[in-house]
Amino acid sequence: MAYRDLREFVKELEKAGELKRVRAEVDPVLEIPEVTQRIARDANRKPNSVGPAVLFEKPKGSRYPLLVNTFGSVKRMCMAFEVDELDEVAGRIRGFLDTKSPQGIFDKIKMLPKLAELGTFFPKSVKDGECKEVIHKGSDVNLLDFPILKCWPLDGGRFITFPLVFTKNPESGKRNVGMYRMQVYDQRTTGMHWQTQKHGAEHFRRAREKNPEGRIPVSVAIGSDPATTLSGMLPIPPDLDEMMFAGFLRKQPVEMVACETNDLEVPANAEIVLEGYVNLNEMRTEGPFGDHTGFYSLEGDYPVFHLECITHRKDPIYLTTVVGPPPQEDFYMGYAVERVFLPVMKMQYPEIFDVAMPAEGIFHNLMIVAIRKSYPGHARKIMNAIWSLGQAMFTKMIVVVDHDVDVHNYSEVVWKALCAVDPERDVQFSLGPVDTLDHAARMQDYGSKMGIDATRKWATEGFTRPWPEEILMDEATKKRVADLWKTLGI
Ligand SMILES: Cc1cc2nc3c(=O)[nH]c(=O)nc-3n(C[C@H](O)[C@H](O)[C@H](O)COP(=O)(O)O)c2cc1C
Ligand SMILES: [Mn+2]
Repeated sequence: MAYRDLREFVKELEKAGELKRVRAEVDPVLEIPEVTQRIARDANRKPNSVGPAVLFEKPKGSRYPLLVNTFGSVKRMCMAFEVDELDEVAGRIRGFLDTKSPQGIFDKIKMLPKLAELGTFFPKSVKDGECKEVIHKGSDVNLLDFPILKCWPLDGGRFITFPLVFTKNPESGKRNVGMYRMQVYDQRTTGMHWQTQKHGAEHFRRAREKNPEGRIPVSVAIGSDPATTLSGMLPIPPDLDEMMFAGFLRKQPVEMVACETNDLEVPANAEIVLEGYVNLNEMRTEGPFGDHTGFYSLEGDYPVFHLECITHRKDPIYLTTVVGPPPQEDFYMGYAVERVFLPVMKMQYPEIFDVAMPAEGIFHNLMIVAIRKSYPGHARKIMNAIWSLGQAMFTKMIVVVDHDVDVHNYSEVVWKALCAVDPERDVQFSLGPVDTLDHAARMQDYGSKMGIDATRKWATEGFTRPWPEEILMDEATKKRVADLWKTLGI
């Protein structure tokens, strides 16, 4: 059974010993982030140790509790998706993809139950929801009622870090949900940090083309059941409804309820909902913000979100996250994305054997890809494929290795990749869109990427020297020594 809402997940976390309650008063300005940082990052840096989720029951200056580091371990990500291994989610996705183009009549019949199953995941409109237990409109609207974090000393202010931002494509009417941070300017105004390549930003641009003086409705949900919450960060194609995907992940439709003041819908089980609009002709300085790169992202001009209405439960839990030097909570969310979307990558590029994105690479800086190499130039083909695959386009460095390299064993990758490379010959540069957070790029959003072909080189690629065998002891000797071992006195 899917989690009903965030608080049911909190209960499960507590039962599993994955949640700590802090009853002492702690300030959401810097203090809670510092506590979280010590739990999420410092604990995670020790072998076999990960920090718990934490419910701060008395954030200073607010009546509402704050939940953080909710998804900050592989175990909690598995709990969020209700699986023992993330590969199970991958397996379900693979199941659907495999039946995408049925050949014969029998395949079509076999596929029917799956399609029917998919149909049952469509979001369902409901009349009312717990997110509307309390409704504030007009002068009653005050964001500062909530324990919104200021995470790092040089941050431009307080930031809502875990919002689900709902917009509609002004042309197709299709919904998008993205997780875009929101800087609090005052009690009813925030920034809207959708980066230029993201779907929310595209909706904004399309609406502005039609009417530069207009506005678009925007609603924001904070704190829903885990699958719904996490769907906001998933790199899925434009116009594919994140709420449908969430329904697929939780195997139960997401119940959506109409907003009070605009024509959007939000998850009925949300803890807090912010309703409002973004003016198409208004930009304001956003940032700096201590980001998941471990550096401050610089100030930039972003649209402004105006609140008209806040609805929430009687006793809302404010869900948030702290980003900073890796690894933090977002690493585990990204790791889950890596595992869950591997079958999608493999479906398009079956030669991909495995991929890894080390925490220190902060997702966009480094991807290690193992392939079954089949033809000359294959490694470079895969680099180009990744640079044109959804948000993987941001990948600054791609290292392609043969499939006998374990991409999750970084010391093996460094060792074998360095041995396999003639730098001048094996490095491929490319220009294109880069992550907005890349502060080293020559321009914001545009710069270069590098691929390293660290596969064995073939004669058909112009490599005429012999390639050496990797040193491995033969099995018979290993077995003899294993039997001898006790007698050796070592
Ligand atoms: C905690 C967290 C914070 C994020 N903040 C932002 C942000 O401020 N701006 C942004 O463009 N993407 C941000 N992202 C990444 C987006 O949520 C992600 O790219 C998502 O796929 C965007 O949705 P879209 O593809 O529908 O635009 C954040 C992700 C996480 C996990
Ligand atoms: Mn989207």
